[in-house]
Amino acid sequence: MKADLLITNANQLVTAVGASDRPKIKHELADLEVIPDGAVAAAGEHILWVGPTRDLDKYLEAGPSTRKINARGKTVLPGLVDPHTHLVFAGSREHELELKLKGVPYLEILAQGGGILSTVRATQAASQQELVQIGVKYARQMLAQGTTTAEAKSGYGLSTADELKILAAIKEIDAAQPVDLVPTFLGAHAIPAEYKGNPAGYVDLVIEEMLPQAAQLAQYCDVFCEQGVFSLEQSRLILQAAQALGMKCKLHADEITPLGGAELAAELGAVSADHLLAVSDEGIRRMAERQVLAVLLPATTFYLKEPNYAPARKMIEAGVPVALATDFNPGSCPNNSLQLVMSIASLYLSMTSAEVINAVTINAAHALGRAQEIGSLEVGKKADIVIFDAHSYPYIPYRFGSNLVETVIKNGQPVMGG
Ligand code: IZC
Ligand code: ZN
Repeated sequence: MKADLLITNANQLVTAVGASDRPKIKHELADLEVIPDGAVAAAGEHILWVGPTRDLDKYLEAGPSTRKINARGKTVLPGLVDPHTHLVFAGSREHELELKLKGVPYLEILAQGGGILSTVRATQAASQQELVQIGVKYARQMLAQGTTTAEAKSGYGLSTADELKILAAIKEIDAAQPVDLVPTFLGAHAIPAEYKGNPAGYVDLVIEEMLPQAAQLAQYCDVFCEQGVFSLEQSRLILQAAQALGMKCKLHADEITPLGGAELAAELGAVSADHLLAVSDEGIRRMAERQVLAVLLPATTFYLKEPNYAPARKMIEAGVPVALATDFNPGSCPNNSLQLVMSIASLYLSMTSAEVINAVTINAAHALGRAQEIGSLEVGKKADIVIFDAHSYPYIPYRFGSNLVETVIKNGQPVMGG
């Protein structure tokens, strides 16, 4: 076998291999395959071989054109997968940081026409080309921090034309830089100003006008199910309409107010329910029963200064598959580093380093329906590989706030460092 790319001598090569047809649950989440003095080889876009460096010569040939990277003293991981981001928006909301310090709650800022709605005004005013430029910048920041695949939600358009503009921008951003983007339609992110007092009218617009067109561009449909935003019943109507169009579902569920979002996600067979700070015991039980992934976003909890994090340990023990994501957005989480999320998850969700790594690789790939192609270092999967300046994998969450990424390989090509 002839390799185009060889990474050798990694102090720890973490494969994150699990079952390919389902996410890791319970004790499996703490199982992390680590190959000491490991090597990985790629041919074209795919992984050709994974194993101990000493076995390399038995199986592989290196030609004059083979690119070789020595990872001595380093830790090699699958490219990180970020399954919940609001990547495409214009403007920023640093003024809300001051409001937060004065004690104004996140949902109160939104109710006063700020928050999401202020980003909606900026995003509506931006052209598709401007959104592409901004989105490419953020995607490259994510790449530099080890993310090779990310979800990207619409949701700052809130009119048919603006939502479609954002979904078209996501497609262009995907093509313009190395991070693979998985598009999600989140037209039901807030009630736009012109529908204030008539939320049912906006739900109709989402279902009748936006969804049929968004279904051509987005793989998932999501709803911000929250007090004062979309009710449980409205969320159900929208997601059922999306399913009828062949879309898969996600849900912003039980973040601030316990509305029963987890139960709804289970009822609909959603791929994931995200946030879950206020999830009920019954919600946990039903998510485990239907194997709905919990996508936890602890950097948001941290930034909102919410006192209670999602009950990750309880969910893991109950058999709910758990993944982690950044929730990158201009309001409740202006951070796009999964490395920081790993540290916060370890400290405040009490997840071990092994659990955290599975949650940002193989389980995150499941949360995007991509676990056949990405999320672990396995023969035949995409050669999406990150080399960290870390002698062991627990060193990564330990060095919170630091970017330890040295080299990023995307589809077999070094795209950062190397
Ligand atoms: O812009 O505040 N939670 N949506 C739901 C957000 C946060 C994004 C924002
Ligand atoms: Zn979100």
